[in-house]
Amino acid sequence: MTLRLYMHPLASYCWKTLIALYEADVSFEPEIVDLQDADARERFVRMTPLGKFPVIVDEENGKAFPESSIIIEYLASKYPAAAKLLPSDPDLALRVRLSDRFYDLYIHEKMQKIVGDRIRPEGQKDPGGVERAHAELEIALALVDRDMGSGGWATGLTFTMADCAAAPALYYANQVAPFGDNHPGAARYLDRLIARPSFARVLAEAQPYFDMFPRS
Ligand SMILES: N[C@@H](CCC(=O)N[C@@H](CS)C(=O)NCC(=O)O)C(=O)O
Repeated sequence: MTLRLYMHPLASYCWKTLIALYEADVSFEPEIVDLQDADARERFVRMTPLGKFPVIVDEENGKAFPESSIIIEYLASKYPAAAKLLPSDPDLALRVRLSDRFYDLYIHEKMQKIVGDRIRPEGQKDPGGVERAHAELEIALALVDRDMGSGGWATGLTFTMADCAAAPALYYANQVAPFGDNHPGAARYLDRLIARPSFARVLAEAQPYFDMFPRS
């Protein structure tokens, strides 16, 4: 029975879920949703009122989940090969969840705020909010520099859900505010993530869509 992932190949939170699926080699059916298309959006919002992807539907049991972290938790609970993304040791699992929250809330969301403002019409932009997002992103990236400069994955030697969260957050953060020499630890960690086959595959699949990304 099919595991169906509603997603878009350019969408950063979909990347997070795709990395987990590829890490565990879980087969699934991608269902690309074009939110620019009014009919497609309406159908999608009927299924998930907040209109955010990714959403996963497990047709074996009828379960459906939005939220990238919850989807990864579900994969880890159902597929033995995905269990490694969330350690069984409760203390380690808490560290993974904490790091996952850090990358989503303090890097990913700040990056989304900056990108989101680029596509707002003139007159509806929020320069103050964008400035705040940049400042908060800097603080979070300094923590990544501190913790990630010397190698390894987000919570140690094992690649986990936290790294699935870090990859899209850091990739797009580096697009909107290039790390350059300011964030050497974050830059090195991002290089390691990009070299990881699961993320390299996600990036290759997103390649045809990159022109849609608002560069300024
Ligand atoms: N907390 C959610 C965030 C999901 C999210 O923000 N998805 C974006 C794409 S990366 C989206 O659906 N944006 C479409 C919209 O807001 O209209 C998660 O972890 O899945």
